Amino acid sequence: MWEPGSLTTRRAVPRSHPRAESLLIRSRLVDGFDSGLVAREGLLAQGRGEAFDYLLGEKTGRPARRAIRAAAAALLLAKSPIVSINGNAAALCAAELVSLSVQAGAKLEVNLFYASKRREQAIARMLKKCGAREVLGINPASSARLHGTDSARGRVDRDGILAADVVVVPLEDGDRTAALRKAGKTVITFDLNPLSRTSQTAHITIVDNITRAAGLLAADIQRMAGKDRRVLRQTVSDYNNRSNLAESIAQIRNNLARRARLA
Ligand code: PTJ
Repeated sequence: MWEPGSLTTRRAVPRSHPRAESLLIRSRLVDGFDSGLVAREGLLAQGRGEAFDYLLGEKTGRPARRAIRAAAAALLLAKSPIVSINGNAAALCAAELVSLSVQAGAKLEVNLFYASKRREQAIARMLKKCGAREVLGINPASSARLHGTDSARGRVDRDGILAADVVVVPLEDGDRTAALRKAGKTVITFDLNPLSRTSQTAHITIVDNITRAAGLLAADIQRMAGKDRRVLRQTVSDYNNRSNLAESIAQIRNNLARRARLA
């Protein structure tokens, strides 16, 4: 379960504050930055996410629940699933992502946009502290190149992302999502912005705050683990990312329309 940030922040943000939850999530990122997990740009990315979360009503909506179910089915059907971890994901919900990897039988790989050896090591340590047995992406000897992306994200582990059939890429950039798709992989993402290139390019986009959705996905995997493979395949083929994203966009429009009427 998600824990609030530093002692200073906990003192500064009383539980009774109407925006306590959001402020405490923010403090997780700041703590993550102070402890060397998060890139400076990660703080800005969180700001953009917060704005979309606000517009979505700061709750897990119906389209997000549907995407989570489809993602759980895809992960249970996968032969070689993997969860890609960046600085923001590690700071916000390392424990939930480790638990998700255990439930799904998925590997974990550190993969950074603003790559640095120190941050890679700090993130790997954090994942291990949360119970991960193996963390890929930190051994230069097994490094390989994912074609189609020129950023540091293209440097992947040949036994991890390169060999995977289903890849979870939280808080991602569109370039690598497109490259992973091109390489024949099923791409699942968490992204609060339903308009982003990543959201529009992935096979399954969970439009929700990763602090809420990562635990829900781990729970769905556990709940659906005993289901027949035909049922799982049906769940995946019934899912339509385009219409699901359209529903998230409509959710924002409806929230705004309601507020505009009340203004
Ligand atoms: O740790 P690194 O070096 O790999 O860098 C990670 C960041 C996040 C800085 C990097 O990937 C980046 O710049 O990402 P973008 O392009 O800003 O995209 C991040 C997306 O995640 C945006 O669409 C945000 O709306 C979304 N987002 C931000 N916070 C959350 C989120 N989605 C879900 N939950 C959040 N808490």
